[in-house]
Amino acid sequence: MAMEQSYIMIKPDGVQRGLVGEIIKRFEQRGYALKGLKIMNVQRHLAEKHYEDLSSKPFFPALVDYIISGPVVAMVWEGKGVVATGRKMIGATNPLASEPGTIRGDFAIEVGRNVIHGSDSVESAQREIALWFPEGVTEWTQVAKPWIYE
Ligand code: 3AN
Repeated sequence: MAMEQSYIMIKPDGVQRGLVGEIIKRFEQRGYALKGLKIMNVQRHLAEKHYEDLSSKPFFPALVDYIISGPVVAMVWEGKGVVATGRKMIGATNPLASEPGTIRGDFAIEVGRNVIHGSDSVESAQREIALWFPEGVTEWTQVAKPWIYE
């Protein structure tokens, strides 16, 4: 059976602040496998599509402007429970409500500059991975798996 995947994106503030390595480190150390990785400037229509569920929100225009304001790092991480556990590692949407030890709880203050995105369900992850990685992701086997999984 295919392992669960999540779409994780370091937003422009995370890239500009030099948090890429720190964030990748946390997912790697947890035991998850990196299957897709690229740095890219985001076209407005892609940002709008990604956040289409929020298009009626008052903060939608500012959110889209923020996501296209500089390069993002788009990633696909794979492993057991990666969607829900990734969200826990990321912390609450509002960084002031994020627990210390989470990425937002350690590195962010404002909801409009909250460093990172993580898919909120397996279905969203599938939609987002197809949207951000239309070329597909890299197939490879993590040889450390027997040391991470029973
Ligand atoms: P999350 O990123 O934790 O899944 P969502 O999907 O509710 O949260 O919101 C997507 C993004 O929209 C957030 N990461 C944040 O950048 C922005 N956002 C959410 N709520 C607000 C808000 N009340 N004011 C400004 N921006 C917001």
